[in-house]
Amino acid sequence: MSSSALPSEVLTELRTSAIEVLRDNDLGGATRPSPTLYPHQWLWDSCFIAIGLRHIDPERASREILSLLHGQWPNGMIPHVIFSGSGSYHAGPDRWRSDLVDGGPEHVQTTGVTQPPMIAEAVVRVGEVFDPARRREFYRAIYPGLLRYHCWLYRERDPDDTGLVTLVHSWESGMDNTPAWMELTRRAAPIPLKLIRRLNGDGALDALRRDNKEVPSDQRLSATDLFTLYHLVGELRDARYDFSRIRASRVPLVQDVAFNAILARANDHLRDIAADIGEQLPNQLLRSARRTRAALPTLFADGMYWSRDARSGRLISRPTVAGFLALYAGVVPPDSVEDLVSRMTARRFWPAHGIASTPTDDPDFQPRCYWQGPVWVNMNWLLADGLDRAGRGDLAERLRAGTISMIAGSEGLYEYYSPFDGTGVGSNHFSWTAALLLDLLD
Ligand code: 2M8
Repeated sequence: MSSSALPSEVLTELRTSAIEVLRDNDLGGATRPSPTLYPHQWLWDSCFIAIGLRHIDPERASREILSLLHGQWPNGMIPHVIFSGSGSYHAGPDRWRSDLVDGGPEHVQTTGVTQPPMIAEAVVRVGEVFDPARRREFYRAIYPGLLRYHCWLYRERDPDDTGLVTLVHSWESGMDNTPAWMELTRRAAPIPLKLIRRLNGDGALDALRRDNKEVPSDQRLSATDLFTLYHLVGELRDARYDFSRIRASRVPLVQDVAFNAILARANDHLRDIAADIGEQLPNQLLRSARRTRAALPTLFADGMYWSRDARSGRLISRPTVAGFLALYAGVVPPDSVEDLVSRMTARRFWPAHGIASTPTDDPDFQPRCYWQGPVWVNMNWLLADGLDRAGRGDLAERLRAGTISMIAGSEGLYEYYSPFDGTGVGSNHFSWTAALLLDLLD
């Protein structure tokens, strides 16, 4: 349990509300991220959710992860959303039409892209609370699908063996409107969209969006950015979500630093899972995993880790929280840890309540707008985990305690929080905030 200075009644109340949120968002075998904005199942959300659920119902936590395999494509991809709920979602099945893709998923509708590969981490965390026999049974159930997913990531998204997988849409990064991605994405904006913008402005486009019915537009990405992301989904759909065709289109291609950092850690976990059940990872995957570790340092320049524009080969030098996930991957050389940590703890990134998604002096910074500034609980959780392993357990503990008080101060379990005053913003009753809070409190 994190050493939060809050009175025990407050901690008990927090725990109770977190459990209630997870219960209310339970769709059966999977959990929606929030009751209104996100009514289906998301990949990395389910992983964070399972990490929390293991403290109250380990069996349910294991089902949360296994249910991700229901959406797995025959080629091995685990999609970023499995459309399993009944509510309306602004980028629902009609935008993706996975049912029309040869080699699409068989019994469900899904999106055609993936999300950060947090599954192996969640599997290991859930495995920790089972006894050895049950743990191995769970590992055996998840292993074949998880292995196929990791193989797909390298086969499909790193055909040139660089060690870094390439993402084709900012929704794959999970940090939808982060400046690093939007810089490239806006450049790929289609001419008609630019025209609409000139004629009508963002306000008119705003009236056409559906994601701002519960959350005010100024806490979401701009309408122009949103419609650009929709347009890019159309291009991916036309390319049948096939990387060799996508490469020939105009969509941005990014070797995303956070995604690859999470993959590096996930490969280690997958190897441990395999060893526990007497399996061995295929040599090719072991080789790719080594390449990822060797390639992550190539994303380092001027004291930071950056994503790379895979088309131009240039690093995208827009500082965001993503770069600090090199700590989570465990690839920062010991003699560089302090320098990276001092950048992360500087006021521009850590003004009060945890690590801002975009630093406060960035031209795109907005304290209440989505991935353009707010603090996210999953980022604080990942960074605290990385800090522990980098020998900065003191700072990890401060980050965890700060996260708990930030949530406690805002009377709600929000999607994200202002880095200045900790005001909760975005969707309320947000599942991964609830789940990771349970984990921090345990
Ligand atoms: C947000 O993204 C979705 C698209 O995937 C959206 O805005 O509709 C992101 O914060 C993403 O990281 C998250 O997984 C998802 C559901 O919580 O919402």
